Amino acid sequence: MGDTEQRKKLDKEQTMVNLSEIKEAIIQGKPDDARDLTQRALRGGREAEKVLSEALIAAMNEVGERFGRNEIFFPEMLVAAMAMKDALAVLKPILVSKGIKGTGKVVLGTVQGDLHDIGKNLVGMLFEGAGFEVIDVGIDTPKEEFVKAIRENGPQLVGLSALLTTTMPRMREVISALEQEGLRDQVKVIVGGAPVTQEYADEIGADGYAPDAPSATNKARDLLGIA
Ligand code: B1M
Repeated sequence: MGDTEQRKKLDKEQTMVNLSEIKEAIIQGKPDDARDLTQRALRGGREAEKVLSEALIAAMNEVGERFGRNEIFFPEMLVAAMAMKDALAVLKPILVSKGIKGTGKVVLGTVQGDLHDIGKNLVGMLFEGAGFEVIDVGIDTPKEEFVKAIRENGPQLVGLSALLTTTMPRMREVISALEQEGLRDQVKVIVGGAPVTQEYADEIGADGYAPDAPSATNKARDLLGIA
């Protein structure tokens, strides 16, 4: 093995990060560690998709379970989410890099009353990666804001995210508002978020449901007839 090759191998070993370290940094709410470890993991050759599912999303699932068991409380859940966002920002350029512009436009937001945006942001990143222009209307978004964004941007697709059982009904209200405003025929509506199901999507008259970010882009392509 030549000198350069040996140095590369050494560098790789030194930067090889155990994914459980990233997961733990997020659970503990340490944004600097979460970001640095994620950068090192990528430099060490870890795949972004693997880091995302086995460290970042796994950490949020663990945090949710601990919160559900009353082992941690709102502030801990919040700092963990902030650490997750920092780590996700490191992955973003890779997740969106495949983007070929011109697939279509999507207005994407978390419905009114709901402040959860990590899943919605991830869906947005993968939409961008699939070539969609994403108009992100943010969190806690009233139906009127969705209507306004659709009028202003003329998307083919609207994506609604909800993480709380109490905010799921806001999705139906957005769909009703689109009907009332005569916009329903112009857009396909896709819904998602942890408590949302295909059955619920059918019940509220959405065009599609996706359980996770990768399947959201596939569903969008299906709905719009994009190969
Ligand atoms: Co909240 N929270 N939270 N929280 N939080 C949950 C959702 C909860 C399940 C935790 C628990 O009890 N175990 C629970 C909901 C219970 C329920 O209604 N069934 C809960 C609760 C109760 C609350 C509060 C009410 C707590 C309180 O105040 N007492 C409060 C509500 C505030 C509000 O919104 N009004 C609250 C607040 C918060 C924080 C602000 C602290 C923080 C959010 C920070 C942020 O997002 N910026 C937070 C967090 C972090 C969570 C957990 C731990 C993690 C959520 C997350 O980011 N997951 C969560 C527990 C859990 O989900 N395991 C929990 C990672 C993310 C990648 O996954 O968002 O599911 P997810 O997105 C996935 C899919 O769902 C899907 O694709 C994504 C990627 O694969 N998806 C779509 C999402 N949107 C989609 C849209 C699509 C398609 C797919 O098409 C358009």
